[in-house]
Amino acid sequence: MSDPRVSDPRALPRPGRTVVVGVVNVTPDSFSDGGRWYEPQAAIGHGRDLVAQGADLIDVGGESTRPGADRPSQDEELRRVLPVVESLAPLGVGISVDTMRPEVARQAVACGATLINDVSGGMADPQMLTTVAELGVPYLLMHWRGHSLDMQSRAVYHDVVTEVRDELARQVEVALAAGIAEQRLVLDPGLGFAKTAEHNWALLRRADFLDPLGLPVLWGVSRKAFLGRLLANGEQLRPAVERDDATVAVTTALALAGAWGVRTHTVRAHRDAIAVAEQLRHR
Ligand code: PMM
Repeated sequence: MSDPRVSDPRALPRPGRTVVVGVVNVTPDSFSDGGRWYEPQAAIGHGRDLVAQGADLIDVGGESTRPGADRPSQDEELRRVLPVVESLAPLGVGISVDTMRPEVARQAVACGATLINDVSGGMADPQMLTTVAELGVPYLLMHWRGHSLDMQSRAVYHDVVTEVRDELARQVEVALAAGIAEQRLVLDPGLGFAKTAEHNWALLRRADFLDPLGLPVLWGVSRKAFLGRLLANGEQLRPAVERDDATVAVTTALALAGAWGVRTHTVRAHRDAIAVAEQLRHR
């Protein structure tokens, strides 16, 4: 299969297996790796390392979305994100920017970003969807019910699978009406965003639940608290950086279920797991 990035750097990667999106958090306070890649040079070096490990896309974020997090100003977010995007863009992989702000999206695309990852699915700022439509880049639309400060109070569902699917379907309609092309949309169930551990597991047990919407699906499982709880030692959650093996186990299951992509903090082990899953799926 020819690599679509060669002909159109802004096309969604379709390598014929589950895509691996490597995370570079340029934040002082992300739950998973808070502060480790906060300095631009550290973030750029880490991004290069993830590319060398086989990442299909690098997701650069300047705002922590951990439960209870405060938002940085727009200027601060731009200061964190733009130099990293600019340095990583020439490496030949797509660069996604994890932002809820249309101005950050606009400037990041001008610096070489090829995809916008909006954890609010266009709900945090109504200008985001029209901005992305204008920019003509792919858009990762995540299920979201509110900002991190109080999102866990919104983790109330009768049937999480049906409600997440219906809420995403509605937001897809809004995105299409704003002018985003259907072939540029990717969906994300938003594990941990206004969801308890039980909600996350219920969604993962039905990994094909978004198939009726007919769009590619990416899952952000990596190092999340529900894995820390699963692997807890008594009351003590397993620390975030010690949740990678469990994350790989979930990636294997998602690749077997045909997920379009996974968003992860480590790359190589996920590429290996996906290679195994492909053999099991197709041979
Ligand atoms: N999770 C986080 C941040 N951004 N984006 C998408 N599309 N999906 C996610 O699940 C997601 C995200 C939180 O994790 P991090 O702070 O470790 O990056």
